[in-house]
Amino acid sequence: MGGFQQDGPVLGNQYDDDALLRSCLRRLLPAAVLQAIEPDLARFGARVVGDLQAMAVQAEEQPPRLVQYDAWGRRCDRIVLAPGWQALERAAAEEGLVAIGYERRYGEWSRLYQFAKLYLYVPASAIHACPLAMTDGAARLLEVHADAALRGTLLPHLVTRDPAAFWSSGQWMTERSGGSDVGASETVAVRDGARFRLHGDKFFASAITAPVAMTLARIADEAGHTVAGSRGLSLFHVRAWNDDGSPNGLRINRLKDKLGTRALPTAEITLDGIEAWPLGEPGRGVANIATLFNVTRIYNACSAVAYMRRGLALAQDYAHRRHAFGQPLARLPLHLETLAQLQTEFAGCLLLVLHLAVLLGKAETGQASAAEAAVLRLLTPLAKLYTGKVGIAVASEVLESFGGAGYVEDTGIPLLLRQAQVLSIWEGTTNVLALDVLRAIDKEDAFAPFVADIGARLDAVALPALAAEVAQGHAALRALQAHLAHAMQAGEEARQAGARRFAFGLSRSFAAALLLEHAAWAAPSAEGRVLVEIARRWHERPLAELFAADAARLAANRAMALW
Ligand code: MFK
Repeated sequence: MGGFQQDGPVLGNQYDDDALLRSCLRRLLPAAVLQAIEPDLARFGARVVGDLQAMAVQAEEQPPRLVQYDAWGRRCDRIVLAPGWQALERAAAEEGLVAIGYERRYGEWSRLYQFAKLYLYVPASAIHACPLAMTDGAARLLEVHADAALRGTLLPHLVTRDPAAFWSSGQWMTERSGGSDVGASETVAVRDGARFRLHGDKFFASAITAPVAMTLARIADEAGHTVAGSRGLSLFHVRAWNDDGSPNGLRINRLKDKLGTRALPTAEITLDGIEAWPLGEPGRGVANIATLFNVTRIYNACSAVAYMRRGLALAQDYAHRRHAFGQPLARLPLHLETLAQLQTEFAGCLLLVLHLAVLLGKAETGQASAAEAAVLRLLTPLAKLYTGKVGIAVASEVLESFGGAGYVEDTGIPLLLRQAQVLSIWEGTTNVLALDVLRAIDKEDAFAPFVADIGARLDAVALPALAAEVAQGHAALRALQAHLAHAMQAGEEARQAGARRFAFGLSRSFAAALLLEHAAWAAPSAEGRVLVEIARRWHERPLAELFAADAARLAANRAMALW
């Protein structure tokens, strides 16, 4: 009689167990700051596998539900949220997950502290990190673009630690007519005294229960005419719900039935004269809301590495518990090789995200040089697009490392893949982000400082054991420079066709420099030996896989793509 019973994976403290995160924080943070924040991270590392995880599981088990009509046939558009989701909302405020970035108790290091904590939170959040991202983006938007009166009234609600006073903010950007192409939006704003009233439909309104939302609309003149294209769009903030819980000038048409992120209420809505207040200069809506989505894109990258780490932690624990062919998986050479490769992918991505958080913190506290500000602008879409793609691949490999069990829902493993899949779509697809990389290069002149930054990091790596990798990094930089120069000559269509590979090359090269820098710093220690090996493995694959972006390539694409 076979009575064998397999144990599932068990997670420990997610801060204590994360050797790479701890080692990065030791290098990046002043000792006094690390000493001050580490107890909070260590406490939180236990909480994310304790009560927060239980809240997330409950929220996933009970997805939000739209009640459109009450028992007497009246339209009510009420959204029923899981108790777990509501508990996460309260806990996120208490933990200061947005607040830390705005209290700025640790000056330029506040963002790094905040993103380290968010990174621990994401896998235990049932994607509640998405409303936090939009709230954080809205807070930054208010800091940069709002007048003092609005900043004074609204901002404190977004950045408070008091759950009773905390408001999350939505971001209603996408319409049926315009997803990536926001400039095709149709919503119209009609003046009504000091405020406006909005009429139109929004097609992906995530966190629809948020009290506030930032949105775009076209201001109509007295004759009802509007300006077409993205230059005709203005930014507004709205209050979506009345005090009695009824929608305030909008209808909820349905909640989306999504592949993942199912605990998050994402709605299709009709704006039916909702009151709206302008924010920033009229006609600058897209440029202004970019302040918001440049923050949410960093959350997206943070979420990608967070899911990678969670997947790895589960796979590592399971490798000790599961035996096959007479041994634990943790002794099977090919299994170890596979996990080592995942560690490599994860490490490069984590370093990108932590560096981004450092730059954001510097920029927001006036500590960033012009070159660092340019690198922040370019690294934001790069980290978002690169980690989004790697996150899906890592989640898929983690799932496979569990064999058939990884394909079965109640192990919780498939959820990692379903959640990861949104990260290459939400806040801009890979291609939209690759084109944003070109925009950053054109408009902010970000390429030269970016290349100089990588070059300087490579030059500072004095470890002979990494000399070949340093040389490889310099060669990749030359190839990327040559590619851009050639693509500029070849014309805009050709440059765009090559933008994705180019962006991947830039991302991989920047991550390579960060990995080498970190390995060289840690080299003498036992941890350093692992980091040197990780840096080397990163270089086993080409840093930049480029092709000649030219007219011949465009012609071949026309022949092949729709063949
Ligand atoms: C987590 C769970 C979620 C649940 C499921 C959700 C599934 C997905 C649902 C969604 O819909 S998520 C929302 C995704 N949408 C986006 O992220 C928008 C994607 N599209 C872009 O980002 C386009 O690039 C963009 C709309 C910005 C293109 O707009 P335009 O107007 O055609 O481009 P243009 O003219 O280059 O830019 C207008 C201005 O914005 C310019 O400034 P100026 O007027 O001063 O010249 C640009 O420089 C500025 N700008 C654009 N992108 C910027 C930026 N500025 C700073 N940073 C940026 N990234």
